[in-house]
Amino acid sequence: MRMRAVLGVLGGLVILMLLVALVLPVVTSPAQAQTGSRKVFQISMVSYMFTPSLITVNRGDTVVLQFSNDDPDRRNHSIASRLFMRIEPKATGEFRTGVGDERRFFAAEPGKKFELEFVASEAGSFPFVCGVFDHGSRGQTGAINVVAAAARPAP
Ligand SMILES: [Cu+2]
Repeated sequence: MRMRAVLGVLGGLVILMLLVALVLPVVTSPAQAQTGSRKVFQISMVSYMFTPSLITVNRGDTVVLQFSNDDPDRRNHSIASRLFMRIEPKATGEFRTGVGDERRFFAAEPGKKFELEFVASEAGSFPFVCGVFDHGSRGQTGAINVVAAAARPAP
């Protein structure tokens, strides 16, 4: 009688451990995907540069780019990137958008501001350029570097 009770408890424990082993990977995967933090950058646009022009984030981060057209020469400027064809950012503020030369662009008139928000889901270096006239060839370029998180040491 007593042996039976012990076996029953052991059996219950084994079933519980199996359940934990089966369920845990499912539970932890989405949690890892949500470890990215929110990174906010203020980017000024003038003739002919972005400041800053290099943005570095970790894969999985939510990236917020706050653009302001601060050009004293009162030219329009934009950010245009192929990245935004695959990852369409949420855009707010005063901007004009469209696609040109296989890049999605967001353009602001002098004195205007807009904000782009997206999740950096792909690792790599993603160039962007001002898509207005020849601003890119005049040096108005930049890049978003998305760094894959370092591998965790083995337990
Ligand atoms: Cu420009």
